[in-house]
Amino acid sequence: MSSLLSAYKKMFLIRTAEQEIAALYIKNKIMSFVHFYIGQEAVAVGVCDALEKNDKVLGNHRSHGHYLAKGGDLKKMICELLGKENGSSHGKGGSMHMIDKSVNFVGSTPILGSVVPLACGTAFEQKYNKKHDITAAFLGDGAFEEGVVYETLNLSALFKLPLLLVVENNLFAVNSKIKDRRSENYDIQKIVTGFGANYVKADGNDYDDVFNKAKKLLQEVRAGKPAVLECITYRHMAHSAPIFEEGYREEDTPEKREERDSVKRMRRKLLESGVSEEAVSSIEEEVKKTVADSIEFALSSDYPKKESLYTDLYAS
Ligand SMILES: Cc1ncc(C[n+]2csc(CCOP(=O)(O)OP(=O)(O)O)c2C)c(N)n1
Repeated sequence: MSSLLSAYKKMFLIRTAEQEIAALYIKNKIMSFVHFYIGQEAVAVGVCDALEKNDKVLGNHRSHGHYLAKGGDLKKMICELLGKENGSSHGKGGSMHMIDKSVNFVGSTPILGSVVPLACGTAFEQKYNKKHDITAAFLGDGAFEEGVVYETLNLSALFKLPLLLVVENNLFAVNSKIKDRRSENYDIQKIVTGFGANYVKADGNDYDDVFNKAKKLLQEVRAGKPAVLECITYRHMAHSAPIFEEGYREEDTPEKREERDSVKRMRRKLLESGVSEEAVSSIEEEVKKTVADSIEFALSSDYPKKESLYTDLYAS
């Protein structure tokens, strides 16, 4: 399978899985808050495709896409959302606390910005032990305003840590717009480069742009120059509910989202590059079946037993 087709398959998997998760959410099957990633797929897949297998990834409250893009198991993820024993955190973490060391997904944490110093810690370990690996952490534009991010940028540049911060700028933090949160002089590029890290902006709705820029940036990250990759994108759904509410969004209209939709854009690109409609459709059918099977597996899985209530709470 070509690398573009394989990237499309991952993006389509994330999209389809989330659509089905939305349906489960409406049926009250989900045990935790869910923040939908629909619209942002090109960021997770573009960045994770540019990473090596041993590189580490950390995420935030909106991390289904990051986990799946890093090679996470869909069955384990859906079980986790349903609070089942077979979940990636044995059903005790839910959507916002996924962790899966088998694919170097170190974890996701919902306290805004908290993922950044944690990622700094894993990057420090990688450098200290002279590994060739790097750490990538995903955070939103709102989280980027937390003080700990600036402390971490300073420390990472000082210690020359292999750390990539991927800022997914979907224009909103819940329903608060960037222009209501930052002074007109706020300049993310100046801030990041002022600390001594690299900064690159990408079109977060375009897989190729994200992948190519991440790939290039990672060469320097691997050599010890931390970086921020800011990806401009849209989240299609409301902050944490499976609805497409529009009340507060002016610069991010349904028409714009539709026109710049990363998954549809990638599909068009594939067809233009000569891949047949049959080949694309057959991949889509395969993905839909995988998602349906995973949901069936999760629904029929057991909840954790009472005896395991106090296990997995502390590191052993
Ligand atoms: C320290 C902290 N403050 C507030 C919240 C509540 N909260 C959860 S998500 C969110 C908005 C996050 O916006 P952004 O970082 O841009 O990510 P997005 O949701 O847009 O992906 C807020 C305020 C939180 N989780 N942590």
